[in-house]
Amino acid sequence: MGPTDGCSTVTRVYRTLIIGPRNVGKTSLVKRYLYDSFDESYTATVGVDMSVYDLEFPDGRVVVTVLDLAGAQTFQSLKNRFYWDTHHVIAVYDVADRKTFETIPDWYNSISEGLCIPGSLALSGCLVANKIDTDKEIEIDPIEAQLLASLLNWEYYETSAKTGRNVSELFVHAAISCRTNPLRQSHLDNLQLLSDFSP
Ligand SMILES: Nc1nc2c(ncn2[C@@H]2O[C@H](COP(=O)(O)OP(=O)(O)O)[C@@H](O)[C@H]2O)c(=O)[nH]1
Ligand SMILES: [Mg+2]
Repeated sequence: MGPTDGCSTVTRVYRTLIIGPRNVGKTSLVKRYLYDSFDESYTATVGVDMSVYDLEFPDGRVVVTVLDLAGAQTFQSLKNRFYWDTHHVIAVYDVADRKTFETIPDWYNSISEGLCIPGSLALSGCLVANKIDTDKEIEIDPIEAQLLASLLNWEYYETSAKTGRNVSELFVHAAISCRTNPLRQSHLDNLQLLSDFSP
């Protein structure tokens, strides 16, 4: 198979982080997307959970590794090791729990620092209002959430891991964002610069 025969021969590998406090539905969103299943009971993720999915695009296959960093702050040092080489971030909060929404800027700052993003580039990501199916009172106005998303230059999604609403859209968007992420390009440019200067 040659590059001109119309078959996809390129595989690119990217990394997406799914972040947010515990109990907002991070693990459930990944499970819904990968296995189309949902579990009402709560099992806290310990440490880091890794999952992989892939999508075919006309010019090649994209493999996305999703790292679910447990919400607990106690794993901060572990998390910093995983921030490196991230192409996209999925930041999740629970629509019926305002405290979870208020943690998002801290997550954003901690990841931006961990990634050492050059000033001119933004962290690619999306803000996810999960549990949109809830029968509890919704504590965050979508307009407020959209405002935060637009300040970060992120997409905003309202999802339900329980019903599946917008879950595929979210993960397909993550794969597309990874492919077009300028950070990836800047890493590649830096590697090229290094190899240009090596003997
Ligand atoms: N109603 C509802 N419950 C959800 C949804 N997503 C997750 N949950 C529940 O919320 C709890 C925490 O989910 P989990 O995915 O483990 O959260 P994580 O700690 O962020 O990974 C579990 O009891 C899930 O069943 C959702 O979209 N709707
Ligand atoms: Mg979890």
